Amino acid sequence: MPSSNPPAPSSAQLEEVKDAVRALLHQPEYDDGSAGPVLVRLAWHSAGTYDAASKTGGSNGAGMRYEKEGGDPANAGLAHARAFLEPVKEKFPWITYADLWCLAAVVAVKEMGGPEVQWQGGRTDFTDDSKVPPRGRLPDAAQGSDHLRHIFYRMGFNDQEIVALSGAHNLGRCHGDRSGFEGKWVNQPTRFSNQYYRLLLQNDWKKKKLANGLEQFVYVDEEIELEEGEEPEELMMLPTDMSLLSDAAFRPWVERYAKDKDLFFAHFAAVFGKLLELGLVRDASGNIVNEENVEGGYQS
Ligand code: CCH
Repeated sequence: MPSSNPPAPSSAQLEEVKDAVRALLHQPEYDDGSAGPVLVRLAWHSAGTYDAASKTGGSNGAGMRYEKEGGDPANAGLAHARAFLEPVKEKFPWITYADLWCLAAVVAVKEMGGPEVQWQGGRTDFTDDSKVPPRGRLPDAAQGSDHLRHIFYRMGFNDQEIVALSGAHNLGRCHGDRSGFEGKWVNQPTRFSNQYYRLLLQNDWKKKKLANGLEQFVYVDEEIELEEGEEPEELMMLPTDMSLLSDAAFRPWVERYAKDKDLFFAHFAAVFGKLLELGLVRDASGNIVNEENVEGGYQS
């Protein structure tokens, strides 16, 4: 290990960072009142560039700080997530951005009622953009199940893991000015649950063409009690979400997760933890040992 690597933080130091993240989740002026969903997306997009064949990409490096990755249209809107975390980085400069982005998502999932995801630190931040992965590695929501397999098999995931990861769409919403899609998947988008799978199966989703030419699927919940003058709110699914229903290997997992919240929570915790570790090679004591895309780790 190069001697310039920092010592591993104590668990008390990590707890302080987690408390600081918890304290910023409540954002009454932002979206549905929580920074949680966009923080989960930040961690996912930081890790979801991993390519198992070349061992490049992944959550190490925090490449989104550079235009090459941060300016990728697939990452539109994630500057909000990075800005939410900036005061935490300023207060605890010893934590790397790469660790902070992943840890914040783990804290957010838990605080929104989701499972405890295993997290280990030691990621480093790139000091220039030379190891930042090329654009085009994240999924395109306008496509179908072949595309999902192409993207997620590249990272080393299987069909069950693809369906479990997709359950993160219980959280948050699509923004017309970010992805071009519009709306939320579930009624309570700041509460982690298996509602996404239940809605996928239960509802009669209708294709809707947006003014920008993109197609998504929508449903209006007639059962919801509305205040006077309130418009019923549409729920939405992306074409990739719908492909989980039409694909013979994906669908049984949608059905199982719709019925069994505990199973979904256990599988989501495992697969989200795996996502955040992609590309990191650790020794027996958990220190990150060098790989092509990893510059170091903690002192051993
Ligand atoms: Fe996702 N996601 N996601 N997603 N996503 C979007 C928003 C969120 C796809 C497309 C989109 C995962 C997988 C996929 C979240 C977590 C995960 C949006 C709207 C699109 C489009 C962005 C916007 O407009 O702001 C596609 C395609 C896939 C393919 O599988 C996975 C995996 C995860 C995490 C495990 C979260 C959370 C959001 C909400 C973000 C927010 O700002 O509210």
